Amino acid sequence: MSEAPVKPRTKPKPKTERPKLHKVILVNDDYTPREFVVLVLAAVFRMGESEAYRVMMTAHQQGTCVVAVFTRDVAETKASEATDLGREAGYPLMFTTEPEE
Ligand code: TYC
Repeated sequence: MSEAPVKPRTKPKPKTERPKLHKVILVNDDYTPREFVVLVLAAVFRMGESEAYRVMMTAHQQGTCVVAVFTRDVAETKASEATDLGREAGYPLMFTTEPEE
C-alpha cells in the first residue's frame, strides 16, 4: 500500500523581524539652563542626577548626546514630552529621534 505524501497544512511562518530601535538624542543650545536639562532628563528618562548631569555635559560639550534607545513610538513620545517641557518653560531645549543602524 503506497502512502500519499504528507502535505504541510500550514504555510511556513515568516521569521518575525525585531522592531528597529530608535535613539533619543539631546541637542545642545545656548539658552537652556544646565540644571533645567538635568531635571528634564531625570523626569522623562528616569535618570539619576549623576547620569543626567553626565548626559547634559556631553551634549553641552559635543553638541549632541544619545539619551536612550526605545521602540519608535516610545522614542518619539519621550522626545516630544521632553521638548515640550522646555517649550513650556520658554527654552529652546530640543530632543530628536533617529533609527539605529
Ligand atoms: N549649553 C547650555 C548652557 O550653557 C546647557 C545645555 C546643555 C543646553 C545641553 C542644552 O542639550 C543641552 N546653559
